[in-house]
Amino acid sequence: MPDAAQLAASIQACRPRNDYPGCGAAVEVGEPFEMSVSDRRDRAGARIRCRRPQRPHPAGTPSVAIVRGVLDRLWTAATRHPFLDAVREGTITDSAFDRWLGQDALFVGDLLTFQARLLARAPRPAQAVLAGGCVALVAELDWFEVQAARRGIDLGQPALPATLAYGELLGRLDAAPYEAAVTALWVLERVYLLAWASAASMSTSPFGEFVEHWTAPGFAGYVDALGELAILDGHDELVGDVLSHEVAFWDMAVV
Ligand code: HMH
Repeated sequence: MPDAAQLAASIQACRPRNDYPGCGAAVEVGEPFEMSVSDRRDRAGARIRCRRPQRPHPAGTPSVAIVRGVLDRLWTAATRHPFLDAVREGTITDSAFDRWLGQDALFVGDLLTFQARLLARAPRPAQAVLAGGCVALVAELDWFEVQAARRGIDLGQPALPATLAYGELLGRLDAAPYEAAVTALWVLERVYLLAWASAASMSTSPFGEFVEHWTAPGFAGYVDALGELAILDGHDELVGDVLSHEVAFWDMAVV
């Protein structure tokens, strides 16, 4: 049996940065990431990037395999959801969609607060990407206001429990080391991009404008740039936390 240090070293060695399904590796069936969604292309047709393990994964170590299996399932759950299926099929009701949109506007407000703080403590090479993200979030808030006015949504709604809980996680991340916090940011943006890519439809959907907005090449490029800053190794628990909150956020939309 390898000891913990050997195990950690071997995981490190065969796990290049960001090799989870959500990173978008070309993952083949039969590999540990069998349930991944990463063999898809995003809406812009770009191959979802991620490096596959270059050496066999030490799947003989049950705890590692279990953790990775759980994360795999969470990546899938966070990016394939009945809410998104209903958006794709055009069967989501306006009231359900509008309720979700109002909550997402609140989340984006929290995200801007978190990201501005992250920018303030980011290392010099990460500043441009994170600052660009802050500007994009401000524009996103403007865009929410336009959509809300158009759809008659009151953006002053109180936050629902899933929104509050996600905001609290972002608040806790203010106290986390920079690397952990930027990794969480990448996960939440990556998963959002993949989720909306799953809602894309070949036919005209009443929600097509929203799908296009959240799968735009500019957004995909930003997510890739964040991926260069993220370090997945050692952050399994945090990644799982973020993914769980994403799932809960979609769940909130369909109840
Ligand atoms: C729930 N996750 C959720 N909402 C968003 N707008 C994003 C991620 C990306 O900004």
